[in-house]
Amino acid sequence: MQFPADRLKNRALELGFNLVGLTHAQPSPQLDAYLRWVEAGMHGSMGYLARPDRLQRRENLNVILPGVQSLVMVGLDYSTLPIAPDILDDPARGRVAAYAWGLDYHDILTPKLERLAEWLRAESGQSISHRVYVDTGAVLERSHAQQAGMGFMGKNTMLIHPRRGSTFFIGEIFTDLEFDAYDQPGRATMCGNCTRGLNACPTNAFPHPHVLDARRCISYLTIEIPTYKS
Ligand code: B12
Repeated sequence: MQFPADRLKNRALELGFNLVGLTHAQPSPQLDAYLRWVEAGMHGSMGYLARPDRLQRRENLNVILPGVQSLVMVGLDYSTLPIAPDILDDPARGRVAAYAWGLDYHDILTPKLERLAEWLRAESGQSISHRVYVDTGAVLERSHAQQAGMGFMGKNTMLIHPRRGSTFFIGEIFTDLEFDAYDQPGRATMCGNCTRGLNACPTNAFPHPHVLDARRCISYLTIEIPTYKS
């Protein structure tokens, strides 16, 4: 049975997701770029990104879910109101990245995705297999979301939706269910000659467009380095 893609998408929007796309369960076409990045050591101390058993999962999605046919990719917005200049310029205040202003996004997206998967199981009338991931899986989420038509790859490595921008989280359902329609991939990139996303980085963390050296990234330095965690 091929499940109607439109019905799935309507349900995802009802559950509060802002973006939803469907793609065939195939390895990322950018896997080579990922392997080069790890080879160059740009993952720093995030050893889980280089584990051979985890690389195998990125290369063959069947290792994650045997018989997987489809990836249901979703996006949830986290855009915030602009901060007034007097607050931004106040030297007595620190800055917290917009993605961390609200509740932990893993706790928001994961149950919503499980609800969507349960709904799919009930509506399809089949004993489908599925796995839900938000961030923590060995899954190249931005690339699969781009394949599912949710945006293009920015030079700053963010997945950017042409109208909504990049401030959305990504999550996905791996399933052995097939759908009656899949999305066309987004354009690989739409940055053209623009380098604003690169120039804005205060620590020069982009050695090349589309490549972030995590070891220079403020996000990495504040959340991933153990000495900062104590
Ligand atoms: C490790 C990680 C980090 C690391 C490293 C980030 C990085 N750029 O690699 C650190 C801690 C620095 C980090 C920071 C942030 N992260 Co993070 N992170 C991840 C994680 C777990 C893995 C990313 C990964 O595999 N990186 C390796 C690189 C090589 O892969 P990539 O980023 O997908 O890059 C692709 C492109 O560069 C492309 N590419 C390479 N060359 C070329 C050339 C061309 C021409 C083109 C078109 C493409 C292209 O191929 C790569 C492989 O797909 C994902 C979740 C997941 N499971 O995917 C979240 C994730 C990417 N992070 C996310 C977020 C929100 C952030 C932050 C904004 C949080 C913040 N502090 O504000 C910052 C953004 C920094 C940035 N510019 O990336 C979101 C991104 C959502 C989106 N719309 O893109 C994700 C998807 C989590 C989620 N589920 O929502 N993150």
